[in-house]
Amino acid sequence: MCHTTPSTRPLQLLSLFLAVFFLSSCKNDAPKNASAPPADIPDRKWWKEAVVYQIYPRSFKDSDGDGVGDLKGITSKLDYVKSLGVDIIWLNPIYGSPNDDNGYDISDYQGIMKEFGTMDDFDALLKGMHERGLKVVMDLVVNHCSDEHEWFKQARSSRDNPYRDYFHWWPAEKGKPNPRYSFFDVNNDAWEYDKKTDAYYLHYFSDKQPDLNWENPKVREEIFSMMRFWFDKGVDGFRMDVIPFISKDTSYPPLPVEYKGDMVKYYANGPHLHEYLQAMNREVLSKYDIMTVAEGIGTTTDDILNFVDPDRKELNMGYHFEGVSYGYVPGKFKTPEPDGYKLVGFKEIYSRWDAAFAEKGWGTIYLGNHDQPRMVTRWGNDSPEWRELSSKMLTTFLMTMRGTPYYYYGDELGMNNIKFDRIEDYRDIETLNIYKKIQQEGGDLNAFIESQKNGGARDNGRTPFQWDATTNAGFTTGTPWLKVNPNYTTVNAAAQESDPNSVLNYFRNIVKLRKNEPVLIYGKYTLLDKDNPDVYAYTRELKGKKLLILLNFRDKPTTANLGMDISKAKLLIDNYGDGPQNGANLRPYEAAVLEL
Ligand code: ISL
Repeated sequence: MCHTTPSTRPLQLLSLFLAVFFLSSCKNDAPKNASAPPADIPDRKWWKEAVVYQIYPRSFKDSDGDGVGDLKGITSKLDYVKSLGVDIIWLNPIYGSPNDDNGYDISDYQGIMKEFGTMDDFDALLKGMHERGLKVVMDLVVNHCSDEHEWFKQARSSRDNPYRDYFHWWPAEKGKPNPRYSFFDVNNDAWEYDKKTDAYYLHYFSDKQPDLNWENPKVREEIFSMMRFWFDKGVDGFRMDVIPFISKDTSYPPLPVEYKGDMVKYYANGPHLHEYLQAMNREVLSKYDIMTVAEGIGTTTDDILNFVDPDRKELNMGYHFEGVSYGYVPGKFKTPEPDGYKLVGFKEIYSRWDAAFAEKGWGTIYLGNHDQPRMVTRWGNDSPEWRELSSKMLTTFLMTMRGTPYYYYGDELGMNNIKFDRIEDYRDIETLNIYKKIQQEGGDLNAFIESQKNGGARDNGRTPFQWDATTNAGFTTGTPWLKVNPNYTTVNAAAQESDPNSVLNYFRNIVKLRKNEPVLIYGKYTLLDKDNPDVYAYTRELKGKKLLILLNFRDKPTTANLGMDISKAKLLIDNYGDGPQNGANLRPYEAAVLEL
């Protein structure tokens, strides 16, 4: 095997030159200045070639000592973000909100949450990003708003208020409406009785998140105009929260007999969904050089192209839930299988999703976000022995698959689940409600707390960013809104900055590799050694260039059965530093990218 390191790689300058040429020749599909992409790679787009970095603003950096991250905090760290080599920042909601669900309950779509700062702070942040060549994608939360939004205050004030039809109501004289499921209601009841007008309103999430009535054209126009407001300011795209839920059968028929509580399957993709998305595209999205990504709750490989087939003119990308929902104990809230997940099934999911976009459309790839546990805890191994190697291995997976990678803040340090022992430490409405429900039903509360240590309690992924070894990891001078993971004294950005072998610097190197190698972006994906229970191996191929990716998902040595000789392959990057020894024999959590 021919080993090269990033600093001595002989072809580095050439590939850098090619990459600059490649990137500068890449044009987007903006209506203005549009030009045909180079003939040899069809349908190139900037958002396909980008790496997205997700910032949870509440937990990134606090500038004023109130314990809550804010916009000025993010602005102060833009050089760090830029140094990662990423292109796009996705910000979780920063709009006016009473924070029942950390900003996913919006009371002012064109204002900024007080704890996060002001519109001037936002403008400065946007300027700072654009000056550095970073784009910003905002969260668009329009299935529901806050019950403290003026629209809802008006709507609930009387049955004949002009805003009444902005929401879904069921008059009590018609009896109780047919059941609908709510994620964040202790009894999972999506109908809340409102005394003043003697009617029920619908909320798929908490009772402080009433669902907006998209069937009302005025609602659609309000939302489209709000989107124009942000695009005119210069934002570069939207991540669309639970967008498959926006259209509903407003007759609210009984659920079919086959319904077994699988709410997402029955509630997503309502009757007018695609009509609304096409209108949104026609009236707003197509007028700007921006990107869109659906939070594709309920989407499958059979219907995802309905959202992202460019010919349909709806959205650009979607992210699916099959991957992150895999390997949980059925019926137990986000509790990982005791023996761990099966890699063969994991590979099948990601391979099937890759195939969904083989002809058209474009996918995404992610292993963590603000609704998920930390990537290394869930998919790798967060014990001190393996945390770094398995973090790097998972990062290698994310950066070598086809589809735009969405990388979650802190994963570049190998941050892991905080594993709270007490319910009092949790802040998330979801966990607190599930706990209450188990309590009401006389269930086993300790078992629940235990299950969430390695499991999916969302606060595991929301703890403050670990900047350095000073108090509160340098996140705040005050009391953090959510506890900082105590391992910050060793796991932090400052400590990793100067270590060439750190998880952080590995991330930077592999981002560089992805951006220098068009094959990692556009190349055909082929799964190898499909039934190997320990190794994920695949090739990426583009115009005569072929890369091999080898990932050992286990804490023991193992071998990939590739059916090919890789002794002459050139090592591009690996997490041990010296590449696989003796062919395809891999050390624990070894990850390598080789050129064949
Ligand atoms: O987080 C979940 C399970 O633990 C998901 O079911 C989540 O509710 C679903 O993915 C929708 O998520 C989005 O909308 C929610 C918000 O709480 C999430 O943070 C957001 O990503 C309601 O707006």
